[in-house]
Amino acid sequence: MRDAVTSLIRNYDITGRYLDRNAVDDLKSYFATGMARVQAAGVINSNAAAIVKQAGLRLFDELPELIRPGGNAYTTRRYAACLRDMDYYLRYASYALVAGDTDVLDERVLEGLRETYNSLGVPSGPTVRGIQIMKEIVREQVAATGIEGASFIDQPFDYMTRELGENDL
Ligand SMILES: CCC1=C(C)/C(=C/C2=NC(=C\c3[nH]c(/C=C4\NC(=O)[C@H](C)[C@H]4CC)c(C)c3CCC(=O)O)/C(CCC(=O)O)=C2C)NC1=O
Repeated sequence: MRDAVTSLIRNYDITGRYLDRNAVDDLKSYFATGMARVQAAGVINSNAAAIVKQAGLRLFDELPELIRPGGNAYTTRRYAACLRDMDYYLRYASYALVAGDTDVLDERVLEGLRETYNSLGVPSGPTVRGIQIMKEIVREQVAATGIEGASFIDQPFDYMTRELGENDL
């Protein structure tokens, strides 16, 4: 599992190079956002249950067919599994925010997910929507606490969205 620093060092070490100007700029911007990343993760941590709950309500409000007979989140068990998945996406997004790198998402979340979702008929479009709703809520909450320059928040959510979408689940 890599973070922004170990990823960068790995890339330079592969070709035996010293850190050049690009590397230094990347490192500077990572460290410059470091405190804000930690604070944003803190906002997520202390509101995680509410964020997942609210995102679930919005998702099922937008796409009520998911929780009707025949929908993939129909029945209490599958409804709970859906919210649990949302909780996974949120928790791993918070790790990726702190790491400044999406490697943890590849390794712990996205690996093998396509096969699982395929075999269970979990629809990718609504899953992607659920992740985007959580992104919107996190953005609102982080902005409300006055954390500056938190544009990095989108990154892990958009990455998971892109991977789920492109994989054509
Ligand atoms: C940490 C990494 C990780 C991920 C990501 C993960 C996902 C994951 N989601 C699953 C199921 C599921 N996932 C969903 C999710 C949804 N259905 C919908 O209609 C919505 C669009 C969506 C919620 C947003 C549902 C309903 C199931 C149960 C499907 C079934 O058993 O029929 C399963 C099958 C096993 C189980 O039910 O526990 C896995 C492995 N597990 C992991 O360990």
